[in-house]
Amino acid sequence: MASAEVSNPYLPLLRSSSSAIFLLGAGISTSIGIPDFRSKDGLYASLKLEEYGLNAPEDLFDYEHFCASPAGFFKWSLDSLTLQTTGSKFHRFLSTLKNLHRIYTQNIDGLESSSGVPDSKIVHCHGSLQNSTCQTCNHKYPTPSFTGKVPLCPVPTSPLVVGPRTSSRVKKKQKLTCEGILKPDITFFGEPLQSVVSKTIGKDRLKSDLITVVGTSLKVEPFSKIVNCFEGKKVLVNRDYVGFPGEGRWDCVFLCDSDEVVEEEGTTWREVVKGVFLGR
Ligand code: CNA
Repeated sequence: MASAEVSNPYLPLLRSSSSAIFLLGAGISTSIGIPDFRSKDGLYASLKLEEYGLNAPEDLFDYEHFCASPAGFFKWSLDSLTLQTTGSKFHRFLSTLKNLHRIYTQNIDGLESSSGVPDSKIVHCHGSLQNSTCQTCNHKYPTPSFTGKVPLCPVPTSPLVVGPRTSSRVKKKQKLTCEGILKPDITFFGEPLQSVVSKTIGKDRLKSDLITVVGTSLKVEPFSKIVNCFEGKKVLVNRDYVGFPGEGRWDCVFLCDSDEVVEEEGTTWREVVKGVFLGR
């Protein structure tokens, strides 16, 4: 089918929404140097397995692997997650939207929040790095800065009585700390989605009139199934086409970088087939 030149049709579509919902993936952070998983230059292709003590890239976020061998995750976190505190152009755009109803993000980089989106509008479907939980005693803490070392729980255990009873009548008490591994509260493979996700979807599902899915391969379940939960028009913004989960179809598709779709009106796009737009 013949393609036509059109000015950026995404912004008027978004502005016509009274209650916009975004479902986000790692693609919205690649332009500021945080690799996604599945792109050809993504983590799965580039991760140096031996450097992080992994057998396969998926081990990095595998819960069983983490419990058995957490050092690799914390080394990677130091190398990769502490570099950026300023979001992409797309993150900044989100923070300016008056009609933003909610963001459901798979990302753990926290850049929606640090770019100025109010926390009440963000659902961290795969958790966030803000807090950590001791895997032994379940105590919660703000996540300590990544130093490359495995952070251990400092909670004192019940004082133990040590030393032979007979040596003296004075019992020596030694304070021990729990020393369980402090795991950041992000969802690893093998863990369920955060419970807040289904609760918030319940509140949002009928309110939304536009759902924009951005920078995700929609390969991770159950997140990919969330798309179907909402009423309203469904729009995909992604470098590659990804299929709509289930029986539905996209109302509009933008095959481009996420930063590109938020450029001001006047930007020229090619409409390839009705409803599918190609960036420059
Ligand atoms: P993915 O499976 O790697 O897919 C990313 C998708 O984004 C691909 O389809 C790419 O074509 C597309 N893409 C890449 N760059 C851009 C761009 N600039 N503009 C538009 N599209 C782009 O990643 P998913 O998010 O689908 O997978 C979910 C995992 C990835 C979650 O569990 C995350 O926690 C995890 N993850 C998060 C981060 C982060 O927080 N920044 C980084 C890496 C992985």
